[in-house]
Amino acid sequence: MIEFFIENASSFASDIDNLFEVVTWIIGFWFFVTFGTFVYLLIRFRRKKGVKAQYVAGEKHSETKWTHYPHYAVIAFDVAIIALNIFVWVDIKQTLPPRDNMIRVIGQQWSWTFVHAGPDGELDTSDDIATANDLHVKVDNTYHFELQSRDVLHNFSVPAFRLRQDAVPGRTINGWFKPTKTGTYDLQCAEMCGYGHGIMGAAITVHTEANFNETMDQIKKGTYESHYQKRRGTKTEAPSKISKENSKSTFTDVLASIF
Ligand SMILES: [Cu+2]
Repeated sequence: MIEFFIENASSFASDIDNLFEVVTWIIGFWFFVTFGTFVYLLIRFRRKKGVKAQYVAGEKHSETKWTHYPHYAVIAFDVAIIALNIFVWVDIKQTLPPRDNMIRVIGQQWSWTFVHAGPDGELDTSDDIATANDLHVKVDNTYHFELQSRDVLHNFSVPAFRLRQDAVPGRTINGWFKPTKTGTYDLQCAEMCGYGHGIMGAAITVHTEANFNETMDQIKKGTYESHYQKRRGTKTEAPSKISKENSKSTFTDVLASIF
């Protein structure tokens, strides 16, 4: 249901979607039952000429059961939802599956720096490749990320991966994801981090192995035109559907020119 609105491109995206669906169905079902009953009662016992309203104190068991039993049902459903959540949480946030590759993600007011581990798969070695606002990964590889912030709280969010993690200054937060579909997806800051928060958008491109190596070579040579540059219109014309973003008078351009 959710992938109808936004692509589902990581190994755990379906788990998150299923949770949302379970919650939506449970709440949706009770929403219609309660409002259906409410509307029925409103009509059934509407004001009628010659009929006096009855005063119901709601103290007898036969009356209180109408609030108690639904209350028990709500608690039972809550427990079921929390239990499902815990399973998914443990799988995604508490467990680090073995990694194929490694990246470092650094948020700052107001851009992202990404450090790709390079062919050796280790960070802080001479083959590391750093980029700004443009992250490149290989499809079907499990990535561990080290998430850091240089100033305030940010949030590393890739909606297509159903991934979201706060970056906290002074801490390195470890997490993982495994992209399952090639393509370029939005990556954004999802934590209010100042008045330039809105321009803190970036892109993550999921490549096939060959494509990834070619792109990395281009980045090293300085010939790669990043998705971010294309968007900003600094090197080529941007696609017409985002041409508004490139007009020189937008707020983001003014902000970008100041900082
Ligand atoms: Cu932000």
